[in-house]
Formats: sequence, C-alpha cells, structure tokens
Amino acid sequence: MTPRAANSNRGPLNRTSGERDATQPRTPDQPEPFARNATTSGKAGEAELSTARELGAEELRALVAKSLDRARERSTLLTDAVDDEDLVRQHSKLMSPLVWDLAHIGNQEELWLVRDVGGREPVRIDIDELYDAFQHPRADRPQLPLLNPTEARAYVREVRDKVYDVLSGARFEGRRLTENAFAFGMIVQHEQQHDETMLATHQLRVGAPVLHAPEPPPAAPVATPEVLVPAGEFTMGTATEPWALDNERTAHQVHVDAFFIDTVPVTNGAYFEFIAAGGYDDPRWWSEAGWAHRVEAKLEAPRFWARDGDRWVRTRFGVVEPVPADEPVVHVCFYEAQAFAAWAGKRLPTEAEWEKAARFDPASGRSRRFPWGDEDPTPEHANLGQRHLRPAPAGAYPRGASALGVRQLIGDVWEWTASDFLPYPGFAMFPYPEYSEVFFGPDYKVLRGGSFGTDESVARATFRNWDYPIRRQIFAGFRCARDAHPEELG
Ligand code: AVJ
Ligand code: FE
Repeated sequence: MTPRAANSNRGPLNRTSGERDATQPRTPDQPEPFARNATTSGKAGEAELSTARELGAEELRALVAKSLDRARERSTLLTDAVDDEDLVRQHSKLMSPLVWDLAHIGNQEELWLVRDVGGREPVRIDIDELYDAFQHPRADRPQLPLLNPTEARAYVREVRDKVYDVLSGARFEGRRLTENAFAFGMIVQHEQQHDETMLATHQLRVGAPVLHAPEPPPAAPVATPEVLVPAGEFTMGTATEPWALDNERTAHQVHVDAFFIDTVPVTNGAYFEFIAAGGYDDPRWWSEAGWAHRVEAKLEAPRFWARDGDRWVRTRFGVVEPVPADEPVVHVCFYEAQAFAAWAGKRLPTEAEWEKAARFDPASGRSRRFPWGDEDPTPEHANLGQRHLRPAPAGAYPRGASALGVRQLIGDVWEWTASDFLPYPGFAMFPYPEYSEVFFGPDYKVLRGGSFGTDESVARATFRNWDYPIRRQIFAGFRCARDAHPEELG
C-alpha cells in the first residue's frame, strides 16, 4: 500500500493509460490521472506515471495507521510463534535473534517518528547503540545485553502508542521528511523488511513447524517460454512514487537493446536437470569467483535441499517434503543462478532489463508502477506478504502479467540480476546514508521483484534489494535472459 492506494476505489487514478477509455469525458471532480510531474522536467518525468494529486491529510493518516497496524500484526505473529528461549537464540550466524529484530524495529520507529518527526523526548536513548545495525554484526548480537522478550514487547508497544499520538497531529507538509507521510511510509517498509528477515530466520530455525498458511494458487498455461522485449528507451526509477526510497530515485531514461526474458522464473524441475547434467562440477558454467565459492562452500544443490534416494527433498519451515518440480527454485545464491543461466545458454537479466520487462507498456510508452498496471497488488496479482509460505507454481497469477506478458515478476521469489548495486544518475541520499549509500559498489548484487515473504508496501516494480552474491538464506531465485539476434526480430 502506498499513498496512491487509498484512491483505488475512486475513479481513474489507478487505471493505466492503456485501460483508459478516451471516449469517456472526465467529469470535473475526477483528477487528471497522469498529469505531468511539475518537479521533473524532461523526458523521464513525462514517461513515468505521475501522482499529481496528493492524498488529503485524513486519507494519509488512515493509510499510515492501517499500514503500521498490518506491519505490527505480522511482527507479532512472527515473534509470538516461538517461545522466549527461541526468541533470544541465534538460529544462524547470518541472522539476528528474533528479539533483536523486534526491538530494532521499535528503535528505528522511535528515532524517526517519535524523536525526529514528533520532536518528543527519547523513550530509551540508552539502547540506541545496541540496536544500531552498524555497531554490532549479526553474529555478535546474541551476546549483547538486549532487552528480553517481555521488555522488547513493552518497548515496541510504548513507541507505537507515541507514534499514534504523533500521527494524530502530524501535518504532512513543510518538511520533505513528512511530505506525503514519507517518514511513516519508510518506517512501515523498514518493519516489513525486517519481518521478511525474521521469516528467513524461521526458515533457518530447526524444529517442528510453527507457521502455517494455505497453498498458493495453481499455474495457468503460458503462451511462450520467452518474451521479446523490444529495443529502445524506457523510464527506469521513479520521481513520483511518494514512498519510494532514495535508491529508486529518480526517473531516468535508459536504452535497452532487444532481448528475450523467460516468461516465468526458473523452476526446480529445470534446476534438477542442471544438477543431473553435472552443472555443479563443471567450472565452464561458473564465473571465477563463483567457482571458487562453489568449491570452498561445497555447494551441490540449493540450500535446504537433501538427497533422498533418487529424489530431492527440502525442509520448508520445518516440513520435510519432496521438492516440487513446477515451483520456482529458491535459496540459490547469485553464483548458482549465474552458472545455471550459462549452462542453459543464457544469462541473467541486467537490472534495467528486468525493470523494462516489468514496467514498460509498449502501447503507451510509459513505465507502470507494477507489471499489471498502476493499481496496488491484490491476491489475484501476486504472491506477497507471507500469505502463502512458498512460491506459487511457475505460470501462476496470469492477472499479474506485465504488458509484454511476463509472469510472476512481483512476488514468489526475489530475482537475482546481473547488476551491481549502484546509484542512479543524480542519486541524492535521503534521509540517511546507511539505508542505501554505504552499500553502493561491486560487493552487492541487485535482486528485484520481492518474494512470497515480501509485503506489498515493499513490492513496487521500482524497489531495489541487494545482497552479497554468496547469500542463500533470502527467498531468492532467478529467471534467465538472452540477447535477441537480428533474425529473431522480424
Ligand atoms: C534492503 C533488505 C538489504 O535488511 O539489510 C533493514 C533493509 N535496511 N534495515 C537489509 C534494511 C535497514 C536491507 N535490505
Ligand atoms: Fe533495520
């Protein structure tokens, strides 16, 4: 949900230009849905959807309250699912104890919404250092004098109560931080991102299942295994999405040569073939760094997989089950994705290619907010928000297809791209350098699209995630791309 979302039931704001019926006259109370963004000049601003009309203060307040509540409901579910001993334990060196994430969520909320936006007295200035992610690596966090589970719950409650008070009197103008309730939206996204991290901790946790969810919807047939994305410029990034984070800004034109992209993410079934063909044992398919890591880490299959006779089984949130062939592969690192793609005669898409496949509407030339259009996701569009505890089979969510027909770009699995995490032209850090800026560079690879564990508030088609190329605990898979040859462009 974003500030645009509250308009979803009022008229044309959420229609794409492709859907708009030009023969219908606009009545005076209907805002121009795609007015130029006054703050952006040049082609980029014209080609991107603009949110010319801001929500009123009361609409924003309601949207923020609902989004904060939804995030807290999820944090509560993830932390109430296990006992206190489990909350303070470190389930993996890669992760914090769940109780650290919980109090860290509260501390960020206190820093930005209680102290900064609200101008209130600190609640617990003494614990800032404990919950500063840059002071203590994850591996050291269990040894810190952390708030215990009872204290952490009381702390986040106290902060949230103050935030509701701040929210009730907030004016969403005058400061860039509060314009369109940005700081509130940033804190919603922060909590939801940590909720996904906590979900990954649950996946690493050993023990009987404690999380449950219904099965995702089935696959629907796809017309072709690959989709051609035509050559040309498109608008990448955003100048207008109110809750977009600094690294998604600003909108800029990018030329992309014609290429093919897989209609659906790479499945476990395809990955079985890569393994069976000796893909893990053939350095030809691996980059130099990838091969070194494959050898050192003794990679043989995706994380959480095990051999059971002649089949693969996996552990998924405490359940051991055969690996389903039709589901997108998940828990592979960048190097594995890269090796699979090389073995398949393809490559990973660049970040720009991924975003063009997701957002570009050839009919209008515009970039959409989401593959399916400009409306916020519904359960018909994408597998998001931990609604299901697994990716949906490849080909699911036909209503979530992009204008070009690419499926499941949003939700199911994060998708590794070939690109390093770098700033867009004209990047301006906002509001703090430790969100994005300190991570720019060749050490991190970009992931796009969100997973089944990503909340809709973090699943915009412009959202950029990043991680080290060796990481596998995140809900990451991939799809392949390849150059289009002149004779294929007919
Ligand atoms: C954007 C997912 C890489 O979890 O490290 C959370 C998000 N930033 N707290 C992370 C984040 C600060 C970040 N990722
Ligand atoms: Fe954080």
